[in-house]
Amino acid sequence: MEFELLKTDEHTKARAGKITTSHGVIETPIFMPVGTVGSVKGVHQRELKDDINADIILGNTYHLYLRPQTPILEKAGGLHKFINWDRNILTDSGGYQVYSLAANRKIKEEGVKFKSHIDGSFHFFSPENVMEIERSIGADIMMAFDECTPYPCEYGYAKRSMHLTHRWLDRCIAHLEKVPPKYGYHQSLFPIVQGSVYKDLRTQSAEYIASKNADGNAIGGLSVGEPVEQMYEMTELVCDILPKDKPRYLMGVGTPINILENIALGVDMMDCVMPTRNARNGMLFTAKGIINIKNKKWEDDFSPIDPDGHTYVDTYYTKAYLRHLFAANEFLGKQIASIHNLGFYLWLVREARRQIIAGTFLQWKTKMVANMSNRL
Ligand code: PRF
Repeated sequence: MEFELLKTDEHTKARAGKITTSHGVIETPIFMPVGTVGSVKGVHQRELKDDINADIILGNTYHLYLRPQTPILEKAGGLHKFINWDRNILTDSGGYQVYSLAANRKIKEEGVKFKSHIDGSFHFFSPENVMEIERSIGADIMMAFDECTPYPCEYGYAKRSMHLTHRWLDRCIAHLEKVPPKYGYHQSLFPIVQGSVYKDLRTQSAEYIASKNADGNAIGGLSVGEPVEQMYEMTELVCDILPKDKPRYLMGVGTPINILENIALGVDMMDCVMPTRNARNGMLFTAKGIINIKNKKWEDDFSPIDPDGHTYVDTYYTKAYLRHLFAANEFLGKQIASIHNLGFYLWLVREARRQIIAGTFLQWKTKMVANMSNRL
């Protein structure tokens, strides 16, 4: 993987860059749609590519390991082939899903024993077997196996957990040397900074992660319930320590405003279920603010869903029709809303990039942040 830093903003810490992998170019800052089980919920691969224009999507080791299971993915020739997606894929390691989804789990030095949320069967994740699973999935970017601490988290626990994450990282790195790629292309390992909301721990973790000289680095353990000001404070502190010549990935963030604020602090990559999950509940993000399409006020509004939108659904369908689809609980409503929201998120990061390169990012961001919190 190569990362080229094209421009650093003069008024904020925002960056415009370019990642090149075997599956193509990722222009940063980027938002990565979440495709947990090998499907971005409700959105065809063709729409993701031709309409939303996602350079990279996410898959989850936890889910894919439980279903369809690793041997099927290997037989298919990896996740790219299985789902017919020839652009980039990043896999999360399960270090978050095990804590948020598994029915019960027991964390030890060796790894985590957990109970499947699907059928209650017991499984074990260690840094070693997670690296093997991520090799079998064949993602371009593999996340290290970590522990994401909850919020609030007592200092002593956060410290012990951070050190465990660091030891697990070393085991991931050591084991990867023994397991070559399965499908003939390079896979990058991204280590993850933890440390909860404690500045000294975040500093220590960022320095440790930076010392590994990985292709890219991630920030975990944020957007787990802490006040946004605290998230921004941690992001800024960590970004100031992580190497400038490597991409920085903030995991699981966030609202459109969070996306712009974190870009301004030096983050290059983000992912979140919000655009698709909220779409399924009828929440549409636009440059002018948030629309709850289930609201009665849209009942006879025959204007386009989003006249300024960037996907075909935005001008093809009306608000009244989309509201009707939600009222009737039709699949199509959720699909249209998902395409709209992902299209908006991808437009937002592309426009941010354009503004960074033009030197007008701060002005533009200030205006966008003010507008996007409106309720339409
Ligand atoms: N670790 C991993 N995945 C994650 C997180 C983390 O801390 C987060 C935190 N917001 C989201 N996804 N492995």
